[in-house]
Parts: sequence; structure tokens; C-alpha cells
Amino acid sequence: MDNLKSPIYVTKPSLPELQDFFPYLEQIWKTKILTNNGPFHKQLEKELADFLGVPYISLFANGTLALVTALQVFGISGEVITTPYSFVATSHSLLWNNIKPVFVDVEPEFCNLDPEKIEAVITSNTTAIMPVHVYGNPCKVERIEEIAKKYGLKVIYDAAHAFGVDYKGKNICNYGNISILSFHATKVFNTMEGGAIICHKANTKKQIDFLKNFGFAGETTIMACGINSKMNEMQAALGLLQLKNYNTNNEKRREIDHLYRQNLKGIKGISLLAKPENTVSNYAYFPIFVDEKEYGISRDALYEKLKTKGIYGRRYFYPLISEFSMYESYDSANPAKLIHAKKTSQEVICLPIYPDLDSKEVDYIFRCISDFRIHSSV
Ligand code: T4K
Repeated sequence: MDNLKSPIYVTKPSLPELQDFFPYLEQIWKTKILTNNGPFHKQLEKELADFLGVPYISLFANGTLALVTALQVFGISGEVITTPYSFVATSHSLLWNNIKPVFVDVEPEFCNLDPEKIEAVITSNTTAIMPVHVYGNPCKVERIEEIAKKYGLKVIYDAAHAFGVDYKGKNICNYGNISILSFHATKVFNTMEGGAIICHKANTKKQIDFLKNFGFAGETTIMACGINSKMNEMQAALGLLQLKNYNTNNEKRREIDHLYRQNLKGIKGISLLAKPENTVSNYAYFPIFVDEKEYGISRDALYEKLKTKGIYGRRYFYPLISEFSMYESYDSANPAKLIHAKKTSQEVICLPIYPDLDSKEVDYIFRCISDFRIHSSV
């Protein structure tokens, strides 16, 4: 490995100073309140709602369980239109609810569900649309809302990548009927594991809170077959500290995004996503797309070569969800109908981006990508 002390992974979780966490732990040890809507949990729900500018937030043990519950609270069933270009948790949440995923292609600009392809697959069994704000870039929310209204469908946004993203002056989670966030270690705001549902009405939050606590609606009443997906007090306490550092970390990510854009734009065969308009970004991911003909070697060859230099990008999202064996037999998994998703999935590498990544490391990554192009056969 040239010039590198340790490998560079796609991300490195941010953590607060350890000594700042001790007082929170002391309080947990003193009060013995470990979980079940404790004081840190309540405080984090309030602080996050204020920070993000959203009406109601319910914390979860992780984003996947938040997705599963978001579908349950609206009684979604039958078929749900979704994207194959996502992490598999998106579609798994449908299967966990006995719902059939119907895959629709993505638009090439931001790799999000293409609204113009939705109407063609709506049937009498369709109850909802589940788009994903991939890499934190907003979906075409206005068009999706228009279609949903026309057909009486719910819109459940998988906003796992979109913590802190604003679109047209408001938090992206204010769009649609409900949104979920992930606070996994690899996300821009992490509670080690964690997640949340954002909704618009007090009564919806109440139902969600029942569902994440086995369905208990009081000591002796069960309202539905809920699950245990509560966030515990250690996670919530960590979240309170992480929130204080979010803006500083976001600024560091913005600088890295800027550096990458400046450096990489001149490399033939490497393309980047545009900066989304009317958006306050969270710079969660930095995807590049490799055109084999122009760049000279394939995406996979570049991915492997980068590893030999200690750079561990990730092919988010390859393979497509629709290509996993448990999904490939669905009609909508037909690759002929998922042209853009397939192409994107074959060309993408997400480069490392995290607050501690310094400009020398960014430069090193850029030089490697540039050198591999020069030494290619074209
Ligand atoms: N919807 C969408 C659109 C999602 O992307 C996700 C999750 C979900 C829903 C579900 O949310 P959660 O239930 O996870 O809250 C990761 C994450 O596990 C997953 O949360 C995430 N999306 C997905 C896109 O990526 P892997 O398998 O790539 O992660 P892993 O463990 O290989 O980590 C990547 C790199 O990060 C490592 O090479 C090193 C670094 N790392 C990772 C962890 C976990 C650390 O330095 N420390 C760590 O603790 O899936």
C-alpha cells in the first residue's frame, strides 16, 4: 500500500468524545432506566423533531424495523411499487408484511424511482409506493404525490440515507405519508444501530409507539401484532451527543464532496451525480460511475485495483434487489424493464466519505483513480 498507514473504508463512523458519554452512562446506571421510553429516549425524540423540523418522530432499534412498522401502521397490503436500486432492507420490509414488491426502473439523473414508470404498473392490488431517496438525493416528490393522489395510494419514503436533507425549504421527511430514517453506524447520524419513523399526526405516532412495543395500548390491551423494536437508553443518549456534532461533521463532508468534484470531473470515463437543486444535502455518499469504454477498465476492475491500494469503496447498489435469487422470479424483476437501474448498478462505486477523511487521503484516492485510467489499455 503506497503512502497509507491504514486502509480507507467507505465510511468511518463519527463518535463523540468518550468522556462526554460518561455522564449519560452514570445517569443510566443510577436510575436503572435502560429502555421503554426512558428520559433520554423522550429527549432525543423532542430534540430530533426540533432539529429536523418534522412534526412527530418515533425512535426505533434500527431502520429496517422502522420500515416494517411504517407499512403496518397504514395497513398496507397487496402490492407496493418500489425501486430495485436500494439496500435489500427496502424490499425485505415488504416481504415481512406479506406484500408483493413491484419493481420499477430508476431515473438516470439521481438513481431514484422514476415516477413516469409508476402508472403503468398500478393494479387493483396496489396500495402504496415506497420510493428511496438514494444517497440522500430527493426523489421527484411532487410528481410522486400527484400520482399517489390520483390513485389513492399511500407514499412511504425510505429516507434511510436522507438524515438532515432539506428540499425546497423543508425537511425531506415532511413529504409523503410517512418516512423512515436509519441511524446505523454507517450513516451520517448514528446511534450505533437505530432508526426512526417520521409522521404527520399525533394519532399515527401513538399507533407506531404501540406497534414498536408488542402492540401494547395500555397495560392490558393489545391493538395489533406489534413487535419489539424500541431504541434503548444508551442509543438515545449517544444520539443526543451525536446531534451536537452533526453540523460540524456535515461541513467536513461538504468539503470532501467539493474536493472530489473538483478533482474527478476531468477524468474521462468517470461521471458523477449532479448536485440536486433546491436541496440542503447531507453528503452521505459519493458515488462515481465508470464507463468501461471511456475509462479503459471495468467498474469491477477499478474496484479491485483500488482495494490493492487500500481503498475500500462499495458497490452500493450491486446487485440490484431484483437480482437476488429470492426476488428474481417476480415479473417486475425482468431486467429488460429495469434498464437504468441495471446500468447504474454495473457502473457504480461509492468512494469513501466521512468527516475524518483528510484532503491528503482524498487526493490519494483521486490520484489512484486517475492513474488507473492512464495505465489502462485505451
Ligand atoms: N433502507 C436503505 C435504503 C438502507 O440503505 C438501509 C441500510 C436500510 C433501509 C436499513 O437500515 P438499518 O436497518 O441498517 O438501520 C451497510 C449497513 O449495514 C446498512 O445499514 C446500510 N443501509 C447499507 C447501505 O450499508 P454494509 O454491509 O455495506 O456495511 P459494512 O458493515 O460492510 O460497513 C461498511 C464499512 O463501514 C466497513 O467496511 C467499515 C465501516 N464500518 C462499518 C461498521 C458497521 C465501521 O468502521 N464501523 C462499523 O461499526 O451495509
